[in-house]
Amino acid sequence: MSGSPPTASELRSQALDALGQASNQDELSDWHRDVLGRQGSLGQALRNIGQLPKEERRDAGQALNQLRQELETAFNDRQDQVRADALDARLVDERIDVTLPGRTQPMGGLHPLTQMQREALDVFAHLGFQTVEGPEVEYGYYSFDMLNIPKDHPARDVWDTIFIDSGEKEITLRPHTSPMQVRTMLAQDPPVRVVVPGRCYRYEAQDATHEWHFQQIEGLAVDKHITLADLKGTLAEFARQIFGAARQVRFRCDYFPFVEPGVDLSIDCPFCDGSGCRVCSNSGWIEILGAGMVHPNVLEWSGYDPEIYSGWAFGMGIDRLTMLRYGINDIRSFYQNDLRFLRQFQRARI
Ligand code: FA5
Repeated sequence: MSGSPPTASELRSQALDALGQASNQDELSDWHRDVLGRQGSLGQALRNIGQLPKEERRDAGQALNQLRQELETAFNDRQDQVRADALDARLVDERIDVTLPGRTQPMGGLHPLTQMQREALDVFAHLGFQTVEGPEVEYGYYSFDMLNIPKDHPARDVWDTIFIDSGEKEITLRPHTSPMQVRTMLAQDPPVRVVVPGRCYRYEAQDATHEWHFQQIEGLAVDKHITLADLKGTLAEFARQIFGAARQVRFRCDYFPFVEPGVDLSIDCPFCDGSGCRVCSNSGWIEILGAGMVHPNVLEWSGYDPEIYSGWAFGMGIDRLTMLRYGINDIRSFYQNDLRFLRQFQRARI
């Protein structure tokens, strides 16, 4: 190697060679620093011009400045090229095959009790009933007292009630939806036609048709000249729409302190066609609701004049209704969250 500084053309070929080797952003930055930077080879060559004979300096300076411009341009081009190559490489790396079939997401569905509840409410909506809701944690005052069941009345035992230890005021997990009869009448003037869906709780032994929590729909119709015939007509029509004309419906006298007279409605057992089995306790019938004409005391305490207004109410078990509708022989299936059971009802989406 001679001791003389490199010429512009030597610098040029060295720099372009090195630039051609730079294949990523780091190497490009190094190249820029080593060639075009303050301490780089081009800067060094410019500083060396002073050592040349005077007459050569101008041409040498011009040549080096031209070279700087050429190298700047070459650098920018190379940088664009390196970026484009990197992008191409990423596109190959991260390629998505859009032709692959998608993965199906597991879809939830409505619980059979929710489906049944909505279907029942829909039937009542078409019969002119409005849906309202009430509290699940309810004062004993509405669960019992206002329903003509004073404290120490033996009928309270019928509703094996779960009480909340709350001090002065008696508070229950409502054992039925009937408190909403009173709340509705206190809140609005007649005429009234409402249905009230909701959960109920009882301290009760569980078996094929009894759960400690279950769902009811309360119905209430109050107006002038309402009779028991309207109640029978409404419930018979409801049963026809839900179960079809073939199922038998049976009304019997029953006792509830807040109605007079009281009835219950049963459907002939679909599991044994009325001949008697475990599900219907060998009676051939499954009771789905209690009902009756609203007791004059309840009307009066709720602010309605029993001399002018009359009405009826019913309380229907949605769990039992769903069992009958789909042929489910154990009420506990609804609350065990067994997906094999629940998936059978998955047709309805939320
Ligand atoms: C009542 O709860 C009254 N409030 C119904 C009523 C309303 C009568 C308005 C008159 C006027 P009962 O305890 O019979 O009555 O319950 C009504 C329905 O709820 C029953 O027919 C049954 O379908 C359902 N039911 C009651 N207890 C349970 C239980 N432990 N598990 C599942 N369903 C039940």
